[in-house]
Amino acid sequence: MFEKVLIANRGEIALRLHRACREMGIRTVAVHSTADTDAMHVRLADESVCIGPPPAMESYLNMPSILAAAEITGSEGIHPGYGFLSENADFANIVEEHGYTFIGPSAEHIRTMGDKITAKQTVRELGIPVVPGSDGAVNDADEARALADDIGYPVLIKAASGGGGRGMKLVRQAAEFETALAAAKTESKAAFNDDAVYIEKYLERPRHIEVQVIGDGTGKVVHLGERDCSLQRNNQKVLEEAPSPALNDAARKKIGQTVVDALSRINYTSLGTVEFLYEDGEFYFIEMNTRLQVEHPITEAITGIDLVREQIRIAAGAPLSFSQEDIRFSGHAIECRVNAEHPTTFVPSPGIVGDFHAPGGLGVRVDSALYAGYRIPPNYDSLIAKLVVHGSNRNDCLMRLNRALGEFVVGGIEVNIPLHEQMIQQQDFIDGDYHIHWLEEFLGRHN
Ligand code: MV4
Repeated sequence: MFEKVLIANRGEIALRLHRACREMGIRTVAVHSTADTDAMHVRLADESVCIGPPPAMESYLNMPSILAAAEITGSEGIHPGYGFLSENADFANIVEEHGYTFIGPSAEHIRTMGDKITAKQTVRELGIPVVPGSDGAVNDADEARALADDIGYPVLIKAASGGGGRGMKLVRQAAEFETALAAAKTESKAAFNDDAVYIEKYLERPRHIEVQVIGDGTGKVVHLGERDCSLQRNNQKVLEEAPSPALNDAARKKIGQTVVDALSRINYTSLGTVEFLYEDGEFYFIEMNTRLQVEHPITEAITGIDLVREQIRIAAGAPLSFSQEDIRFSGHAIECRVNAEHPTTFVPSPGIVGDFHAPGGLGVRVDSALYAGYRIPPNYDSLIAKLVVHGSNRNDCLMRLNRALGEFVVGGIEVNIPLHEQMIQQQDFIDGDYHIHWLEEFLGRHN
């Protein structure tokens, strides 16, 4: 096992990683920008190294600084968390070339899944269902148009280097196709220095359901069920739940087994999430995330498995400590992302935190790096806390969530807790009857 791990991240996830290390007897090294000198992740770690000025480009994304921090502290493993360098294949490569262990998937798997066209072709060949569309990149405009006619409108043009909703163009009718294709290519070239685009049938009102997997590098891959992440705004998830209200045990087992069979054939190692759109009872692959995800705690809640501990064990060369038959799904869990932003305008609200009181009690977990008097810097993501509530069933979970949101106090700044309180009282939400556009439509009706 590692004696010392460098945590190449900040905020709540840096704490989450530190806690897993501490429980495993691993010493931790925090890295931080000059904006984060007083941050909780720096205070808790065994050692810390300043890696640069506030802009992430010069600190949390600065590979030479992070490698230097690993060298001077004698770290053995580097955990990237989520965001920042977590899905940078070059970083994973460089870390390994310098003799450290990258706590995550192989650089090759990160690279494969980072290119959305290669990812789709790869998983399709492995038997995972994909959205109907072009077989790879489209080049010739006439060919592409004939294909779009074939698929049937509306179609979506997506950038190979996009992902997470960046670089997409919706085309509702044939007359708009050629202009949209040219624009998509130009914009993709400008944004990603890559003009490769592909075409898909546009699904109107799907859910976003993702399957959590973990592999140990011996070809053994296990799935840990799904999360429903349909409630989002501007491609930012707001509330996630596990299991999905839309799936029954048979559907869960079937998609889980399909994903496990596919990823075991490529010997997928570490944590991964396979994202699907789900409409009319069918799954359609869209992307694979090769990292620990923000919403991993809801999977931990319903499985009882510490995903970060398992990820670290696997990176250190240990086999998975459980098999598929050992996984028992228990109850229901919901995560609310608490952001430092105005609840109706969504304008970011960094600043000094006044009172801070996190809810507690049975089935309530709060992952946050906040404390009273802390100054939230304006340079980073607005996520300041994750409220994760577990109940014996969905109704129990909803009652507990309502109670926990009512206890949560964050003074001095604007937070989106009122939005969560309002959202979970809507009948559609109570019924589990929502899709990826539900929240934006709801906000349109209520503002
Ligand atoms: C789609 C789609 C409808 N049809 N693909 C947006 C983010 C990127 N990961 C894929 N996205 C979508 N792909 C087809 N063929 C609708 C979306 C989409 C979306 C997907 C998941 C979660 C939120 C979303 C919000 C808007 C659009």
